Amino acid sequence: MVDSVLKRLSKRALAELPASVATPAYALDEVRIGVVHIGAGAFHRAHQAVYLDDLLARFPDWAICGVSLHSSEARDMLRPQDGLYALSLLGRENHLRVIGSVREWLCARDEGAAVLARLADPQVKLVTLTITEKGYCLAGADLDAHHPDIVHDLAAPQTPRSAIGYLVEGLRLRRARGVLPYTVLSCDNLADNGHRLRRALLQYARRLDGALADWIDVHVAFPCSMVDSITPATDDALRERVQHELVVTDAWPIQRETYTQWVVEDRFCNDRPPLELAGVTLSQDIAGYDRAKLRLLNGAHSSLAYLGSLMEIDSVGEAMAEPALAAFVERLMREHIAPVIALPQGLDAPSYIDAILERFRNPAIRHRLSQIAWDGSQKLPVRLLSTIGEALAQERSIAPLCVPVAAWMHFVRRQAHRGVALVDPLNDTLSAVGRSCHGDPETDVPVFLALDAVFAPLSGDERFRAWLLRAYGALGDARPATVARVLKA
Ligand code: CS2
Repeated sequence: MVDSVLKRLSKRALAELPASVATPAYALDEVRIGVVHIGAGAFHRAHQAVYLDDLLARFPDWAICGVSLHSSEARDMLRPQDGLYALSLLGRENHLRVIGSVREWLCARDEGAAVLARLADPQVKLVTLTITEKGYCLAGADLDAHHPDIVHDLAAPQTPRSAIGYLVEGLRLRRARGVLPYTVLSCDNLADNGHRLRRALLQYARRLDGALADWIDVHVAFPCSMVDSITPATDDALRERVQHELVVTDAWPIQRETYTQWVVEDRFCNDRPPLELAGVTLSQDIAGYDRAKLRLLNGAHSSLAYLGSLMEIDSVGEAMAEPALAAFVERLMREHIAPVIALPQGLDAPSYIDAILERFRNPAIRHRLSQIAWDGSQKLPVRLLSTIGEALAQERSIAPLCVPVAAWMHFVRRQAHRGVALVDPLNDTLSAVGRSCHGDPETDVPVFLALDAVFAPLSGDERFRAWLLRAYGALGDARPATVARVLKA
């Protein structure tokens, strides 16, 4: 627990940190904000903020203004620390590093004008985002015009609430003032993230002002990007370890594995940081990298999460220590996912999968399955159902791919019967579905398949329905021993 006698991490405390802790290699007061990041949560702080931290000593114009749309938690915890926080890098050896690239923290809910002032600032040339799929306010591929935040923003566009509302208002101000637009770079773990955001944003802008929408259409770039680094949520063990090593307190340290990857489409409409010098891959084939990552790594992760949770296993590392489960996800990746999907040129599937398995086994990381199980309704379509769709089109076997999907359904049912809410935007619907299910495939599976938001393109496919019924039936009572038996079969 945080000890009130110890000093708090701050600019002044930097000089007193142990020599083993890496600190910013630049003067914190001499860098300028060139990037606004919307959704400055743990993943941003562990990933994009670190790449920019690596550049600031040589390129001081690319510090970040971190914006949270709703929660003031990050701002309230990090402002008193001069914006600094510790990042624990977990690998063969653990390293601790203090990150300083986020020089300003704002909460849009009560500092909207300051956020817009930053967005309109000509020195800001790039806006990056990690707002998760929910933040795009989409219904299918289109803007959800009934989304409460969008309804609000269309009625009061100059005091927006949504990320889309902020981005468009910022662009409106820049256009009115003759300032070049910023590039809008989505860093969410979603296929086609840039295209999706562009489409939603243009649809929103068009409802407000056709000329502004045309200007955005022509002048604003929305590159796609792929992000990868395993980032377990902050827990007390991390807080204590960081405090012990830093000998000062940090209200919100973060942790991630040493491995990190960021692939960005090289399409910017304003100056950009020299990302390639920080290890970012600039590519034209983001879709291929996305597919590899989302379908293999994230597909395997979600499979471990639901099957492992049914087996009462707590973390990815423990799941990988369970031979039947580890062998199952390895087979899933090698035999049922990699051969089905189009991989980017030059990516060697066997070594990519080897690396994923090694990352999952990283003994320094305790990545809880419950964290990965969040937002299943959003993740399953991208991570597993899309592969099933492609396997069906190629007339390949989908039986093993249906097992983790059936495990998710049992997981939803089990949580509902235990009275535990799901962390999922569809929690209300899913909990009701879960409560109505009692383990009989013939009655339960159709209720799940009727969830269009999750299953729409596949629910009418007879082969899918048949294999899902079998997998759901085989998992039966969904107890650990039953699940283990199914995995070994
Ligand atoms: C995980 C991801 O929580 C999850 O759903 O699968 O956050 C995963 O750790 C990252 O995508 C790795 O880059």
